[in-house]
Amino acid sequence: MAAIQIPKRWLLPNSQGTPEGVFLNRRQVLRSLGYSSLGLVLGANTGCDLDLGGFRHRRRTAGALGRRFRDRFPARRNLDFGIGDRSLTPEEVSSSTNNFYEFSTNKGAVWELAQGYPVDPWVVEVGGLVHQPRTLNLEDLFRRFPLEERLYRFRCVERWAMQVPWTGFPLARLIDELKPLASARYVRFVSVHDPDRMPGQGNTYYPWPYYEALRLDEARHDLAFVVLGVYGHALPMQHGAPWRVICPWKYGYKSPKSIVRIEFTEHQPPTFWNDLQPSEYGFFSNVNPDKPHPRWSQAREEDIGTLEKRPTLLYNGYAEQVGHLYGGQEV
Ligand SMILES: Nc1nc2c(c(=O)[nH]1)N[C@H]1C(S)=C(S)[C@@H](COP(=O)(O)O)O[C@H]1N2
Ligand SMILES: [Mo]
Repeated sequence: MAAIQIPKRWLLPNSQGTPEGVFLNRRQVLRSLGYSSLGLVLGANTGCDLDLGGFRHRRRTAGALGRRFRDRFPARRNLDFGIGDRSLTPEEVSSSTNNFYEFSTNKGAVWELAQGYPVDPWVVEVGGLVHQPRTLNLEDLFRRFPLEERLYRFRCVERWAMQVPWTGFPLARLIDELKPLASARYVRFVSVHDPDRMPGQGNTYYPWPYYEALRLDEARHDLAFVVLGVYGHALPMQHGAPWRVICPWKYGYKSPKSIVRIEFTEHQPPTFWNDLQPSEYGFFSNVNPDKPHPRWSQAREEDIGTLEKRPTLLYNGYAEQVGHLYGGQEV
């Protein structure tokens, strides 16, 4: 049934800019090609892909760990976490629209470049202000804690949004297990550094490896989630296999992928996007419709599945749960 397949990567130039720069450039390119400005992501990445039920889809969504840990999926859905009246984003959309600059700044190109990336074995170093520095392996991550599925809203600072079923366990569980010292006030995550296999890391404009951090009370909040899977199976590489963190009330860049180091610190650690553009990306980066990005409004967002445009929600709709963390400040 494949009729016309536009080679997606040819539509869009790689950009050296910020993620937002890419978003806006793509919009302009697509517009000039006759796409609606709303169709930017979907039109570029899935609208032309007519083999959704077939081989290409299975290859794109397969867990990066192969058959290992397949007994851990699917996990039971925790119904305390819902997405209101929004619809779940189709997997063919979220699995083909990714920000993972280690592979490419082109959202539609990431999944294919990430195919076959080796994630087994995987070692996570734990250090800084902990009782005992140690390492974690895949068994520790996949077998130590009960897994559950949660539907979360997700909002990128570039204004696109989605709703996805993540599988994992609360980050608080992992933090408790690692026993940070009483003096620890922040937790820092470092993503994998592998320029030989990650073409995007050849771009030395960026301070690789990717690094992010949360204040410890944020990280211990029940919504902060260690993610091992999506749509009922282990993570495909483009979503940050073998594990990542998801912090759904913050802009997407606060949810680091493919983590190899966890560190507890007393002082606020530097973060990747804040180091690159401090005037545009704060440390907290909570979703806030009333706080415009210096280059655009954040009042509205676009759903990459339905292409609906709608108002942005304070804390991405999680204000009741997380508002108290900030006491009306720091948003
Ligand atoms: N290591 C790493 N983590 C990352 C990124 C990245 O480029 N590298 N991009 C971030 C951004 S900007 C977003 S919006 C989300 C995208 O997650 P997804 O591709 O799984 O939807 O991952 C975040 N985590
Ligand atoms: Mo993002």
